[in-house]
Amino acid sequence: MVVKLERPILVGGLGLSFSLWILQSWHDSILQLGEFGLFSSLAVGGGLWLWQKNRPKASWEQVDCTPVDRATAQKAIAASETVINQLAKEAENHSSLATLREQLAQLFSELDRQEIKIAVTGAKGVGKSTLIEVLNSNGSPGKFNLQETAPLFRETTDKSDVAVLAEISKSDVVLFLTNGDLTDTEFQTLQQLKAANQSTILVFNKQDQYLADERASVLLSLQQRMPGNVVATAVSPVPIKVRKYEADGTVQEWLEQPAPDIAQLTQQLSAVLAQQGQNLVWTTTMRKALALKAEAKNWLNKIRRDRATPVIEQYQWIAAATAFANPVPALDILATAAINAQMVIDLGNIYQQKLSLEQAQTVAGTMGSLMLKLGLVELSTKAVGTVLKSNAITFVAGGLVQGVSAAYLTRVAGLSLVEYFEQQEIALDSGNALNLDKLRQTLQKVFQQNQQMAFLQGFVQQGVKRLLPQTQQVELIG
Ligand SMILES: Nc1nc2c(ncn2[C@@H]2O[C@H](COP(=O)(O)OP(=O)(O)OP(=O)(O)O)[C@@H](O)[C@H]2O)c(=O)[nH]1
Ligand SMILES: [Mg+2]
Repeated sequence: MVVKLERPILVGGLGLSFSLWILQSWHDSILQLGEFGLFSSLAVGGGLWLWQKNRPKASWEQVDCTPVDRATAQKAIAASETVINQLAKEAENHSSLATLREQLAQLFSELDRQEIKIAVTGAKGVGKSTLIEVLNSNGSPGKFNLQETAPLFRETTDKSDVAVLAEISKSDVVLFLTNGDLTDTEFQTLQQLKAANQSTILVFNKQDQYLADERASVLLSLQQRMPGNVVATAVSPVPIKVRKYEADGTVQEWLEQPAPDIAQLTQQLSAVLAQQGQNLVWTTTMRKALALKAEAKNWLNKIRRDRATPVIEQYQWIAAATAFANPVPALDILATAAINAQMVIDLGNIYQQKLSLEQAQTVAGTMGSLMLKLGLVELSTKAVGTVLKSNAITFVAGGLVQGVSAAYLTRVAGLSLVEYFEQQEIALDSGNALNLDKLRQTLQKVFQQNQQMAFLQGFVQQGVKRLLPQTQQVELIG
């Protein structure tokens, strides 16, 4: 690929002397900051990243999972098929294709699955196994299959909660067991299930261990967390002592095993199955289709990133050489010339986003002014200057800061574009309008990811290696 540079890339701005001055006063704190890097302190100083995280407090507004119809599930399957086909197009012999296609075929038959899959989960020893035993021997209300998961919330176990949740996501209904009021982690897990649109019944088991008023207050608390979806059970109540006074005055005592109390559970379960049975299966199918699509997309993005990386590197060093040769310290020119439009086109091609030169120029210009507005140009120049200095380069050649900064900014721009493109839907209609908000967020994120001192040190060394003749590098590399 021949790379034609339309315009020189100009970086500079505050100038070396200012960078050096700032370095003096910050030197100590930089040493302490270590991995957090210079940028964080600069950013905080400038108040840049001090946005408020205004997270709404957790609450269950709506507990029932939204029912999914057959058509919606089919659409999700088709979407995953599109991504798999695209993967096949871009990497004919990809090792994952066979299993992806196999899973896809299974999804089609999954739509007509008759047996409802129920996952029984909860912390260690809450009564999962016993509940399954009792339900199975009780004559089941419908055709279903009960599956116990590994216990949740254990630090030392061969199966992580994430793995258990992944397994649960393949079931249609979840029975979530607890023996009392919910812990924070239990509540969080319930919310995750809700977010995954999983139909869940909260089962308050071992209620026989409570006195009547205690039991009522636990139940009330649980119902507030999950209105309409809580049942109380005692699948294996402790034996109770029975005393009998005989006519002759003697007293007989023995232990009696009360029958399991699962009436509320079977009632709720049959109601759920009767009302939503097939919808539950379609919902599960959709969940699986989305997971399959994500897996295929992941592979696709990996392949594309492997292709994009050398492209970014190529433009990065072109930018470095250009800025090194023409060190114009003008921040305002950067707004229009920071990012090479041809790089935008090349990266767009890899991600199937066809862009005209004009569009690419707009994207490049937009990104340039975003980087300027976010203060990234200033921060980069300062940081590169600092790293150069802390590597004890006594002679900093003119244009070196500009050259390395230009390379660094090009890299951040390229990686941001890649990440932005990765998030785009794989659809038939490419050439989506640029989502500026998203692009801005991505830029900030990628910039922060690449601001670690360790990374910068390595990057600056690479840049110096490329820009300076051997003799001047002795001190830096040595
Ligand atoms: N009092 C009382 N004890 C119960 C009840 N349900 C289960 N248990 C007891 O709790 C203990 C654990 O029961 P399991 O069914 O093995 O619990 P589990 O959740 O499968 O346990 P793990 O698989 O080890 O996580 C056993 O001793 C049960 O007899 C109940 O309703 N009331
Ligand atoms: Mg068990």
